[in-house]
Amino acid sequence: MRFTRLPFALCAAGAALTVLAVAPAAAQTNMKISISIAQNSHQGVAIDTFAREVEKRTNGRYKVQPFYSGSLGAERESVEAVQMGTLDLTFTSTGPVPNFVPDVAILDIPFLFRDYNHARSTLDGPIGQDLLQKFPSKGIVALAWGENGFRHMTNSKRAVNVPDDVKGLKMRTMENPVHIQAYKAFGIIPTPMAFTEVFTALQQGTVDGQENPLSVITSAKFEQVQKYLSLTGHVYSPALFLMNKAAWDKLAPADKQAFLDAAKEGVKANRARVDDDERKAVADLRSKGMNVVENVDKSKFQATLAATYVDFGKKFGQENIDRIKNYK
Ligand code: EAX
Repeated sequence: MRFTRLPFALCAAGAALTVLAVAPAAAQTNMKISISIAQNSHQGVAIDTFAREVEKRTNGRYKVQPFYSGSLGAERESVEAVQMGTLDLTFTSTGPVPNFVPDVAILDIPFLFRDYNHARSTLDGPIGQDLLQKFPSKGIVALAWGENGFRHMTNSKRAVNVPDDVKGLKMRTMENPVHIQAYKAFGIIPTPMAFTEVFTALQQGTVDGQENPLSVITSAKFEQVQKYLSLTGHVYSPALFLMNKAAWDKLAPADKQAFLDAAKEGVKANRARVDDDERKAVADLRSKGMNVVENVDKSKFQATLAATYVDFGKKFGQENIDRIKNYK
């Protein structure tokens, strides 16, 4: 309250006037946004930028408070909370999202995207934008595609060059049905769990390994609990800005645009940080003692998926998969 700063007598005398003078500044609406990983990360810059841009673009009428490291829940819980409206917004990998919006599972197929340009242009183009339209009927509005990154395997047992090397390794996976099915074909024993439990599971040896983008491996300091990293790049991991639909529906049209533009700025910062991490991470992880296999023969991992791909072709429609693969 601005007038509490005034001397009491003046305040009492001029209360009506003061209130009138302050009144035009409309009430502020506070919202929360969460990520499951640390603030110092490609996802931290995404939500920090988004929060700053929302406030700026709505002249402070909307204030978004960022929460990090799964303090409001890991990814599956956060998406659930956004759907129910107990959380306004979250920035999440697509890991748990097919459990809520099954259509997006197609993006989690291993070796679907050739490189970052292919993934980004597909998500920003008609294919990605059509998929965003699948969310509102589930009570969620997807503001924009962001990025988690190409996933690579780490473990505490041995250097991984070929699929034979991962046979029998117990590896934490995301709670993602497409990943779990495919990784079984690689030969690993998939152990789905929330990200917030992964560091401890690796430390205690509950699992031998995990797979994540370099941006996550470095920000989570997995080099402290994993000896071996192989740049398998076996799957691209998209991310999303998600918002509760009822909260979205309450926004005036201009504010909706402000939120969408803020999300776009968040994605820009997010992708720029991924690019930066990709340039630096391998040298950084090596200097901290990790053994890194850079030249993995990806075609050998892909070959283990022959039967799985036939199944995915039936499930998602081969023409839909090919449309993504061939997108330029
Ligand atoms: O979104 O669960 C995961 O492995 C995710 O990649 C991570 O939490 C960042």
